[in-house]
Amino acid sequence: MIKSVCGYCGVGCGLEYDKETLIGDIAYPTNQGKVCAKGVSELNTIQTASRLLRPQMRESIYSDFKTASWESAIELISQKLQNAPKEKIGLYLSGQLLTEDYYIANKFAKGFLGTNNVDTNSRTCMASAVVAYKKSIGADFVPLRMDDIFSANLLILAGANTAEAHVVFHNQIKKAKKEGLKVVVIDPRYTESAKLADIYIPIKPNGDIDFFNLLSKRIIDEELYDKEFVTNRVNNFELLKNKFKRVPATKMLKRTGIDEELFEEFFRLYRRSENIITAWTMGLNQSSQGVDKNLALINTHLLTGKIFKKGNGPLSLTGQPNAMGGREVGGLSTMLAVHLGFDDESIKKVGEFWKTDKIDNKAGLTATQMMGANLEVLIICHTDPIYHLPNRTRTEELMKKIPFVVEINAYEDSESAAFAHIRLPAAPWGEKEGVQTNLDRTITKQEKLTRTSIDCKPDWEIFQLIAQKMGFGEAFHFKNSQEIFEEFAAMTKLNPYMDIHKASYNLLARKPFIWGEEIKDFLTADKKGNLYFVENKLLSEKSSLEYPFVLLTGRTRDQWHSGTKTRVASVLMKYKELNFCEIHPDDAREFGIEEGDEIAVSSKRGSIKTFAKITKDIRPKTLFIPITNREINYLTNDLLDRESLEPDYNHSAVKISKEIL
Ligand SMILES: Nc1nc2c(c(=O)[nH]1)N[C@H]1C(S)=C(S)[C@@H](COP(=O)(O)OP(=O)(O)OC[C@H]3O[C@@H](n4cnc5c(=O)[nH]c(N)nc54)[C@H](O)[C@@H]3O)O[C@H]1N2
Ligand SMILES: Nc1nc2c(c(=O)[nH]1)N[C@H]1C(S)=C(S)[C@@H](COP(=O)(O)OP(=O)(O)OC[C@H]3O[C@@H](n4cnc5c(=O)[nH]c(N)nc54)[C@H](O)[C@@H]3O)O[C@H]1N2
Ligand code: SF4
Ligand SMILES: [Mo]
Repeated sequence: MIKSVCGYCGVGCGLEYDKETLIGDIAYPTNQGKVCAKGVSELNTIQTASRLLRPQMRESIYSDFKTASWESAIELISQKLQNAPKEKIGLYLSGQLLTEDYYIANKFAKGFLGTNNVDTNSRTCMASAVVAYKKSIGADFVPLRMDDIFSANLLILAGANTAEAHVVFHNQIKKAKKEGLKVVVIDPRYTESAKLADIYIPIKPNGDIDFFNLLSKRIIDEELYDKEFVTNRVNNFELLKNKFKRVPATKMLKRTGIDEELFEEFFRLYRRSENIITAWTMGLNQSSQGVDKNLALINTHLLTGKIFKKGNGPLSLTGQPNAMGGREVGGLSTMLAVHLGFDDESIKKVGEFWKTDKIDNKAGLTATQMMGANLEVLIICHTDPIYHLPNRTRTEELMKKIPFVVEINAYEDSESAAFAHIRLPAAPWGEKEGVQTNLDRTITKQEKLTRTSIDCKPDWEIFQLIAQKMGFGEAFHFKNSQEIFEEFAAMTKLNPYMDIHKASYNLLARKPFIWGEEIKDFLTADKKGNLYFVENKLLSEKSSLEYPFVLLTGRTRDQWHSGTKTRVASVLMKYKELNFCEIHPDDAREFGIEEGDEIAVSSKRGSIKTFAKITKDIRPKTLFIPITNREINYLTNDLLDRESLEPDYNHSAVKISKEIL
């Protein structure tokens, strides 16, 4: 029996493999034997007809790919990197990479190429939460665990659809509900998760800052805040209190789009709940005010002292299996390594550790900036930016202009493949081993379950081959992922609050390691939490007479993003269609649309075809299209949050029509 871990979502369920079947690991703390359809069918994704099995090259993106040898591909890539100015090189990584992959790519680019242009699809996902955690509690640190829900009285899910996106955690929520947990869901859609809620708040898209501000204002006005905590452990209380005096509650309430009675019902539940957890995901992060939304939410925990206490806290639900591990390594352009930044002292420490003097002291380009930066070389690994970046028409135009694009993928049917000059075949989940950190700091090892396909390599090995070819062999002579993990773990000693160095690679195969369990205090310089006064500035694209709908986008339970893996695991197709558009019956009537009709949804930027699904589960003048429609981002706008540079995927102005062009 081999123990491993699921490679899909941030819950990170433990698995057991007996040479034939894959089942949930009963002894694993996170899932206790439970798995969802994606996890249980991951075996079916290893040997598929759509695997990329050989390196491929072509002169231009308008000619056909030809099979190439690894030697010639690596030679060409290293030449191109050698000849490009370092600021014209970009590495576009993924929260689905293993920690070892991240470590090698980050060390190679930041330490030896001398560019900090290393960013990841986590920019489109968790960047707002990262910035907000740093501002409010002092570090990108999740201060509680999923199983805290069993000690909580109230769980608020804001812009998070756990029933489809964190399925096994949702199962645990159901279990905790039986033991008395109350659940509130805040979402413009009556989602699968909302069906389980004691109170459902059908918030107007973008109403969250007002909702949480209103809650904070009431907490202050009714003196429900924790006076001792606020006095001794929190900054900016008076400022916040004074600012709130000037904003009328009625204005906030109006912007939430909910009626007073519902808010009062919620508030009664809130005030009688001793232990409270607020969890959130893309409904808050993906926004032109994503950081502010996070801060407004975290404020409520700082005011009430409901943080660093069992059963309490702001719980960011990371989406990808190792987005956390990537952040721990430092795989964002806005950090250097092991949560350290670009200050002189950090550069000195990291430089000494890596034995290099090439580290640049400026933050690099984010994933959302790379396309527009006239790069000369772009290396994309384990992600599909053409599919996932907003305003696809623009992304395509910009990527076409990059003279040399390398795509490292395990499957051949990505949307970005059409823009690549070289494609390198990676070994996917099941054919490789390595470490990942789930959403609540649990570090576990993925095991190799079957032999690696002949011409495929683990992602870290591909980056190492390039580094060696470029003459950095001394710093890149790792024989296996264990050696890499051990170097990374040792490096975490450079950061006083990171205790990953206590984890042992060999033990991880049997027992997960949870880092940061001793941290019970804010990680800011003065050890105090920071309150921030934030206001809803209504920065999203506004709907208009021409584009009267707000488009929401998101997940369905059994599919994973672009679906290179889940579309082939055919057992998964039955749950929900890949391409539908939820529309309210009143709107359908107004536009003469009937159930199942083929419709066009258009924004200023593009148009896509989809099929009407008429439902009262969505607010009027709001549409929902799942991201399993691979063309979704022809519609979305490319507004970014000013601090996190995360896109505002969820709030684009669109129109619908029955006429298909
Ligand atoms: N099955 C499956 N699971 C996945 C993934 C997958 O592809 N498939 N992907 C993983 C990844 S990478 C991620 S990031 C997570 C995402 O996890 P979630 O964020 O839980 O998933 P989404 O479906 O994007 O849900 C976002 C919710 O926010 C709501 N929303 C939109 N606008 C607003 C708003 O203004 N306010 C509020 N309060 N809510 C709003 C939407 O209606 C939607 O229900 O899922 C992870 N899990
Ligand atoms: N409109 C809209 N757009 C969104 C979102 C949204 O909610 N709405 N969500 C955003 C978010 S949160 C995210 S996380 C992104 C996700 O967007 P992507 O990361 O682009 O989506 P995936 O389909 O998960 O892409 C993973 C790629 O890695 C490949 N792959 C699989 N295994 C391996 C491997 O072992 N090695 C290598 N090298 N490659 C492998 C897969 O074939 C696939 O092409 O989308 C973002 N875009
Ligand atoms: S809940 Fe997430 S980690 Fe668990 S089996 Fe499903 S996809 Fe995998
Ligand atoms: Mo994500």
